[in-house]
Amino acid sequence: MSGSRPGGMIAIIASLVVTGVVTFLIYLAFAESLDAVRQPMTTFVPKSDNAELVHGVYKLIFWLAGAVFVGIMALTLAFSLVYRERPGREARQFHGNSRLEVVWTLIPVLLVVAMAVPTFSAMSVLSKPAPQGALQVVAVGHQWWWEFQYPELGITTANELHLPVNRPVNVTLRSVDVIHSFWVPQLTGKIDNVPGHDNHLWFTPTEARPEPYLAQCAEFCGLSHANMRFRVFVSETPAFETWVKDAKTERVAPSADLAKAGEQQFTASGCIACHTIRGNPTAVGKIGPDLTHFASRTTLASAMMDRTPENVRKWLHNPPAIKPGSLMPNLNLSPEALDKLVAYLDGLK
Ligand code: HEC
Ligand SMILES: [Cu+2]
Repeated sequence: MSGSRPGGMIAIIASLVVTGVVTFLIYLAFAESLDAVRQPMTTFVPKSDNAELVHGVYKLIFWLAGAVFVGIMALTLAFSLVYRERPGREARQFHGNSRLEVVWTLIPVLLVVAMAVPTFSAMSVLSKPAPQGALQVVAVGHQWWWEFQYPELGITTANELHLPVNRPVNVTLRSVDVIHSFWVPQLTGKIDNVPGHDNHLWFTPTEARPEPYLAQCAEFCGLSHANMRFRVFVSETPAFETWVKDAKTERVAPSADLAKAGEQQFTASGCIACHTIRGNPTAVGKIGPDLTHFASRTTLASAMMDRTPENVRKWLHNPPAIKPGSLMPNLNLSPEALDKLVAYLDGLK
């Protein structure tokens, strides 16, 4: 007895310390995820009605699973202490107790029901059509960037989706090549963009803020899948309407000489074959992003870089060097051609 007791105590203390350290680490991981500014891809801080709904189901399952875990660990510890073998007493075992077996069958059944009911009810809300009056958006996946169309407004843009706060948005998901997946962690769960088949999702953003909601393609789609990011800007209705007004306007012919030369270069270098600039009758290409209001975007190449003149230049110099596999080829542009094109693109407000 004298030999086994201190060893047992040490084992108990050691397991308590390990449990404490693990709990603390889990807490740290959560605290980090809850910081939506430093962890902008968190799902723990939902900012839309439907993301909140999904998060509610998640929380319920988390706490139920947590209770099961803690309960079972506590019982295991208690039983191994109370019924352990001691000098002069054998470890106690027993077999066959119908009442006990019914209880430990019923408890999991109840737990599964408690999780299934809210899960199916949330799923039925998510699969309903979007509410009347929802803003219509078509999100088209391309290798490796996003096209966003607002069919009712006649707007097409790329990689930056603008939405008004507190108005449902109905997103039609399409793809022109392979399967992609639309995922904005704080606003909506993932749904695939499948070629030849329209999918839908809807949500109502509930918080306007200056920082964008960061988003990412969530289905492996080839070489630059990891570089297929996008941003969602949620603003108050008047600010959104101002954006719509600007986005609907056609290109204004450049006035500065360098930018004018850039517009000619844009045609001469064949950019017009792949890019649309509304109001420039020759630029009607559909392979790459619509550049009509390129200079009002904050990033380029699906949020790989900030849209600064230096970065635009780097991009035009050799796109596949920046984005592996990029379908915009290296056009071997001269430094002078780059100067002109950068000046032109910078004026596409
Ligand atoms: C063969 C088609 C093709 C040609 C020609 C082409 N591009 Fe592109 N361009 C693309 C594609 C595709 C993308 C999207 C790349 C990505 O993000 O993966 C793109 C992206 C861009 C972007 C970034 C847009 C954004 O919002 O992220 C700019 C700017 C651009 N192209 C300018 C040009 C200019 C200027 C020329 C002519 C010198 C040109 N492109 C020629 C296909 C083309
Ligand atoms: Cu992808």
